[in-house]
Amino acid sequence: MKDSSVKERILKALRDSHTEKPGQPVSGGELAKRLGVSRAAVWKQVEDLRRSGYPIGASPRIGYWLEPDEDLIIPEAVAAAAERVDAATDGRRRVDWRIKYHLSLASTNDLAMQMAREGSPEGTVVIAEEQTRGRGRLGRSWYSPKGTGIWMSIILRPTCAPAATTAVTLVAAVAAARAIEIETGLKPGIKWPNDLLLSGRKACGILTEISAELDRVNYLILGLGVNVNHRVDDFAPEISGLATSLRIEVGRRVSRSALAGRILSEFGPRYHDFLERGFDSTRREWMERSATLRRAVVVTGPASRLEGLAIDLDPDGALVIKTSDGDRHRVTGGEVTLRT
Ligand code: BTX
Repeated sequence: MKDSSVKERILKALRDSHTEKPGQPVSGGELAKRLGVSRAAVWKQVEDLRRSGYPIGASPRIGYWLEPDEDLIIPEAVAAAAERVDAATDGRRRVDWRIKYHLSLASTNDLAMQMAREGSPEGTVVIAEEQTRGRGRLGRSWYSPKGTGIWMSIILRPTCAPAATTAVTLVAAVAAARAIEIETGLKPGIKWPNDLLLSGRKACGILTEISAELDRVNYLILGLGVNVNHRVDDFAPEISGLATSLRIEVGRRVSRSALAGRILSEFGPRYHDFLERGFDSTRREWMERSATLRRAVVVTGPASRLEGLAIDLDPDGALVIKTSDGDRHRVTGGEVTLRT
């Protein structure tokens, strides 16, 4: 058996044991027997895993275990939660999820984009414990420290016109807001087009990037960043006034694996609903959860500034602004600031 496959199987055994009971050890002898290798070979692979950053505890008499306080994302748990079909979504088409987990990446969107170019199918999800160069929109950076958030990118190959893909971001925002509500009881407001706010601060951002021809989409990468278990001090000073986490808002830690899976299970059926029937049903949900509608807003673009009242979300996902002279404007891009 190849070293890489021994390593994968050791990791899987440790994760399974951790899922059954956090901190529960697996004996080295048992692992060696199960994999048909020597105990020394198991130890060598465990050392390698530790060097790459896995928090694995070891004791000669007891065996090996994943450190229970580290709260790693467990890809098998994400996959199991993602496949959940609840009463509300039963019968609707689902996405086949494939979870690709990494300890550290520059940006999950970058890797997902590369994998999509190389042919990875729809439903491939790249997820990382940390991003060293996480990206926001318009060249901004997204702060993604280790072990605190959900940094994940989904490869999609939607069969719709490139212009219609704006709605996919809105579908994802609704799915993430609903997932957070189910897992924590919190009710984030959606700020058009891509932020989820709690107590007026950003808890989640979405970055959608597409590769398209004139009339068809090659692939779309949906990148989601959710601040889950950050404490106030975990944010960089320059964003601590703008950002919040679920833990800060709800006062307890939240399982990142369960929430990541829940976001996927809430997204899948809404995404198919959008492809098959259009944006209408998610549009209604978006409007109910909106933190933008009925608010005075300023929209700034590269060379424009528009001030008015956000009055509607049109059927394509554009924000409709009514200015003081009574004119209505459709906004499809730019930065929205909420006036107090
Ligand atoms: P955005 O351009 O709307 O927001 C970026 C701005 O938000 C930054 O300029 C900063 O002020 C603030 N900010 C940065 N980090 C955080 C944070 N952790 N929490 C709250 N506010 C923050 C939003 O872009 C889209 C973000 C998508 C991030 C995901 S993570 C997985 C995927 N990979 C990747 O590189 N990006 C996406």
